[in-house]
Amino acid sequence: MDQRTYIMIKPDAVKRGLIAPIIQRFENTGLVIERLELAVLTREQAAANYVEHEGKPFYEGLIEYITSGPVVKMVLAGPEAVMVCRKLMGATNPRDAAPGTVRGDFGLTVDANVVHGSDSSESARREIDIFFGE
Ligand code: DAT
Ligand code: MG
Repeated sequence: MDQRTYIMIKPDAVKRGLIAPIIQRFENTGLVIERLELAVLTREQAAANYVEHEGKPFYEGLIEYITSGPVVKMVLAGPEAVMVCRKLMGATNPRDAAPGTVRGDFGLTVDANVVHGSDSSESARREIDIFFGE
């Protein structure tokens, strides 16, 4: 059964001209892109997306960063979409991310780690609602 997940190309990757190669990686999985949009996140959207991290030392920097420029918002759909995308993205810290993963190949630092992806189908539903209102 198909699953949906929310994927976002973060501001550092957009600024570095990496939109196309990153989308290519996700398309290579065979998942289908259902929604695709370039946008600057509002502070409210950023806070809603990262509510689980509120109060952590990196939280304010994270909100500043994620709203600092355009991002590419996407919904991908297909079998095990959440897990397939998390595997493709690699570990949160690019230093720990395996070669061949998006963060392993394009990421430089943990605070600007190229992509966001939902970590469960519940998170995916919540995030798709935040960013696409559905
Ligand atoms: P992920 O994005 O892999 O789901 P997460 O949910 O733990 O990771 O954290 C959300 C984002 O917050 C992450 O992509 C980058 C930032 N972040 C996490 N840990 C951090 C840290 N120790 N220092 C700076 N930024 C951090
Ligand atoms: Mg997360």
